[in-house]
Amino acid sequence: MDIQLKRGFSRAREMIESSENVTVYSHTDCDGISAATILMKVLERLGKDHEINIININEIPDIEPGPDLTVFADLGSGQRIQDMMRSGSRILILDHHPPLRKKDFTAPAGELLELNPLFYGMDGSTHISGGGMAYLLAREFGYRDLSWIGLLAAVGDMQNITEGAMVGLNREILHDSMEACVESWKDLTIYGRHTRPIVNALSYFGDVTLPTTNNPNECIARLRNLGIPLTNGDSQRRLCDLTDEEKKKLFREIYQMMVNEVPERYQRYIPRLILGEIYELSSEEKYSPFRDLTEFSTAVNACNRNHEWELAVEIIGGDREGNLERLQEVLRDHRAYLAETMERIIHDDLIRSMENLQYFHAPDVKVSVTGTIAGMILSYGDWRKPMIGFSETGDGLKVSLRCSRLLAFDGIHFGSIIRKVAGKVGGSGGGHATACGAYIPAEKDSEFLRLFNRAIENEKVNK
Ligand SMILES: [Mn+2]
Repeated sequence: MDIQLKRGFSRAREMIESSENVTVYSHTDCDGISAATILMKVLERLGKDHEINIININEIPDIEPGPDLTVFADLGSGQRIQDMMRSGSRILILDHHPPLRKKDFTAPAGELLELNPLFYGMDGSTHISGGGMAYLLAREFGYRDLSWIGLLAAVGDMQNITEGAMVGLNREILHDSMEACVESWKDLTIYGRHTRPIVNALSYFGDVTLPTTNNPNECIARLRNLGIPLTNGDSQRRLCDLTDEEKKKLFREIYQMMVNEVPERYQRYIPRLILGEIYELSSEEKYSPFRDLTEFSTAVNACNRNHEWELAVEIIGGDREGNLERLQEVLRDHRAYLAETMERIIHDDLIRSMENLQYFHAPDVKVSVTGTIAGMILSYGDWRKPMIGFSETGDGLKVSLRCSRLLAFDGIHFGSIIRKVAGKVGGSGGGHATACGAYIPAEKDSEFLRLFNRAIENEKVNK
């Protein structure tokens, strides 16, 4: 680790050690929840009085920090925290989003320590997450057993999506976690390794539309053809049940389907769409929603989207008593809501197409799932174009974009594009290359679409 950043974490440790009371504010996504859980564990173990708050970014201006230590995790760097400081305020920021302040910023009053990987030349979307920053602080106290939560944060934040592997400080965290309870290897990255029957998993799989996409009958036919049994006795087989030989056959089948679909220039990226590192908690049972970290992050996100943050923190923290049933309920409701919403958008034929993009308006869809819906609906549209969803927030529009990873492999970063375009219409946005979002003023959607369509034409998408 960078020696200056290491010093920063030692300083952060001293700030915690010299505090009686600590108030934590963390973000409402899987990364933020993971960060909050790590900090909660650290403070519990140190016997410090503490309060954990999970908040949306727009709630920050209402915070009035007291004289005790206030920690912001997975947020804070992009906000004018200095405005809320008084003499005697003590604030620690552990974030990985683009910072407003410079590394050597001095607060006008009180003490502010801001740790952000971007101050040290690292990338905040692939090298380390907010939960990863919280773990590096936990490591200062020797709590390496919490490393898997730092890894869960990175998975939830999709930091490994483009490379198919953990890089930068995330790789260090992966190593720490492999000495504790995580196993990692290269495998098929079809989602639902432990929780979905192989037919379902395959029918949802793909950054490009394949004959098997949303077509369970075709999946069954092809799996039979490959000699891969669908059941084992009474139970449906899942990806984790397949032998290495069966996985090789499946890989070749998917590879060939993709070669048939994808223009030549993208073909070298195909293996990266099918294979990648996977991360499993050896302490969790087979078929559990917590065994595979990608599936674990889905469970956490389902909680978040239903504002069940406490439930998510308790589950990550290992407090399962009575919580598992509640979680199953949340997951069931979440899936049903997504399915109903999807059906309505398809049934009402709401997907519209422009030259370089496609979009849908779903005004009454929960703002927190617009992105998920955009990702799911991509398989019903044209994988060559990004899918943009609009929903209403009360004082404007939430915009969410999802696209095939092939476009990112080819060098397009929609997170940067959406930031620029949202700015032009008086909004703000950002995010990852293939998953990003923005808030824009009401009625600016047509202008946004027009500018976006033009902006990506210059990037030569789909040519
Ligand atoms: Mn984050």
